[in-house]
Amino acid sequence: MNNKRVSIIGVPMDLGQNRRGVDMGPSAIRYAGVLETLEALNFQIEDLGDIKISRPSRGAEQLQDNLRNLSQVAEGNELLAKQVDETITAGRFPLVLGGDHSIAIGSLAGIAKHYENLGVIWYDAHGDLNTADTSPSGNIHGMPLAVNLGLGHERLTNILGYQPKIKPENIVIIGARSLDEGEKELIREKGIKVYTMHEVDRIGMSAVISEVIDYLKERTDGVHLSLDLDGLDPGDAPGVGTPVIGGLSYRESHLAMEMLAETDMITSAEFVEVNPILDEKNKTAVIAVGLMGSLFGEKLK
Ligand code: NNH
Ligand code: MN
Ligand code: MN
Ligand code: MN
Repeated sequence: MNNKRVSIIGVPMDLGQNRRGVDMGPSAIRYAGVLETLEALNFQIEDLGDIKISRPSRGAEQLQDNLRNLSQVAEGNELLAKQVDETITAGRFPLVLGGDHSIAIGSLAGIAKHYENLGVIWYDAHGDLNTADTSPSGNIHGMPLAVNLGLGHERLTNILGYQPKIKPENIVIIGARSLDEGEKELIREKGIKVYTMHEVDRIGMSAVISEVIDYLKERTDGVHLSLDLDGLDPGDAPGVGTPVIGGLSYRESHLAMEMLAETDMITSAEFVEVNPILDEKNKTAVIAVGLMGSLFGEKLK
């Protein structure tokens, strides 16, 4: 990692899906030692604390137009976008801790304006390419990648007043094994590059990441890593709201982070969906911190 100055931003957001507890993710990840781990690697760390997320009032209708908690999710992401934007302007690397994956709406809004061609690595069991029209759940955490392509509700797509945030050809999805019909159509229509579990099984993580690095290197001027812990197998990372069997192993994920570290191409990152209530003794947060260590250049693990 070229940038030695890192700002940690917690986002206690659990309103982009149905299972409570993921709002405690930032706390669990701090407790698992993120600051200590990165400081030991000689990074200069600043912890900006948590973004304020407002709660919906009790009993109020929360699902409007198939978008659960739209106004709270939009407001939280507006605040996050500003914080991330300021962090990059100050020359620092934003490391965002979720919270559910709806927070990728705010983080990418703050990041993408600083690049002509931002690349995005979406490490996830899911595509997160739904819109309100295709979503089976109304959960906004299943929509952030579509929102960043400019598809979806204006309150979400137009954060910080510009859209789209990213181009379809600059996205790579890794670990997908649960894609909804509408998402598959969008992937075909936009030509989004996807390494499903089939490709990982077939050619191995080493070859997958080599290809991803070559692909993004020639077309992007910065790369954001958006890592959903449910990309990993639930046997390794049980503390997630929507586990899907047959996922990436802890070892494969470490290797991926180490190979990315060697390239110095990652310019921002977020780790999302750690849910301490569903976890086993903070195992998933510990794994998240282990992966961050590898991403930031830790060796011999
Ligand atoms: N695709 C489903 C939906 O839109 C599930 C999304 N869940 C996630 N995404 N955890 O990463 O609701
Ligand atoms: Mn996700
Ligand atoms: Mn997911
Ligand atoms: Mn290792």
